[in-house]
Amino acid sequence: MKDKIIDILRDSQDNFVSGQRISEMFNVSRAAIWKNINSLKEKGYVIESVSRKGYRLTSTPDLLTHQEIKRYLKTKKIEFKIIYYTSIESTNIKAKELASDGLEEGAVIIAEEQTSGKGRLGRSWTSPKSKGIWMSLILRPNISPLEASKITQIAAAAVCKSISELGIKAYIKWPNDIILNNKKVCGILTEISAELNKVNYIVIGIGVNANIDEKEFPQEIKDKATSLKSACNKEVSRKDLTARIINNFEELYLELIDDNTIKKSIEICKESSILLGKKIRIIDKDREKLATAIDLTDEGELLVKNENGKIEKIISGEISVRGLNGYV
Ligand code: BT5
Repeated sequence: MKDKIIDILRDSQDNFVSGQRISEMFNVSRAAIWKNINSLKEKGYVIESVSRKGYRLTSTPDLLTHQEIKRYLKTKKIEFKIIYYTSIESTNIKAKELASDGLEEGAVIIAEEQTSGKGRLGRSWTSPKSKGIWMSLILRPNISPLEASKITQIAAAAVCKSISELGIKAYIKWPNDIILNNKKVCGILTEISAELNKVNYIVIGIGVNANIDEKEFPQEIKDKATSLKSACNKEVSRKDLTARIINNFEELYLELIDDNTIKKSIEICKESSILLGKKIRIIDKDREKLATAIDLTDEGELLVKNENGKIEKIISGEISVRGLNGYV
């Protein structure tokens, strides 16, 4: 009922809607409407109430609920449905649970806060309350499990494009980091459940530091983490950016599903790459080697020239850029 009340107030724009009218629409008492209005106010909706006139919505909070994000979604084929939590261990863990229970492609798990956000290889991801976008998409593409890393490239391209739409130039550090001012502003975690030839589901976790102040980062990541707010000196609308990421993701993902290519994503990844042309260090398991990053393949692998001039394809791994602050 609360969501519907918001829809009614939003649809009436600057006009008041009487408590009587709303109560008749729901067939409940005016006191019940008043109670719901109060609980919406507690969530951050600013609703004016004037006797004999009724209620008027004057501003909405930057919450990542379906109710708030749906107005910005322009997706064409996939129904992205947001499942919202105020606090959760990890949206990737939740998404995997729900996907195992059969939840459909397009479900997006979003939390205001993660108490145990995950990075790759068991690392942790700092996810303070209402300061970032912590979300996981459930996908069920009909692709080979070997192609799963393409989804990481699609997500990186979608995030980078969405940030650029806010007028901020971000860079992609292959395979899963988005970089601003040489520091990490977003990380992507792709997890897969598959049989030999068939993907059951892919969960793509995206964490964007939107409105975190630099001083709020824990000591151990202070030198290598940044936020969009730090870059542009003002808060960004998380709900607008979340929808942009989903909209751009759908467009790029459908290229893979419909045309079996990720050309558009690779174009963005190349154009925004922070690695290409640079000397890099590749850390694979416990081994390290030096090379020069030279290109991305159409499949999203990194092409490098190693120290003895041999060209190699890197499928996954940890890359650090020589001389880049925080990554050396
Ligand atoms: C990643 O791992 O970059 C993947 C991060 C994915 C986070 C999202 S949030 C929604 C979804 N649910 C989850 O539980 N996870 C996903 P990796 O490349 O391994 O980088 C992890 C490293 O980044 C850590 O070891 C820290 O050094 C650093 N780090 C942690 N939190 C950070 C933050 N908020 N901003 C920048 N760097 C951070």
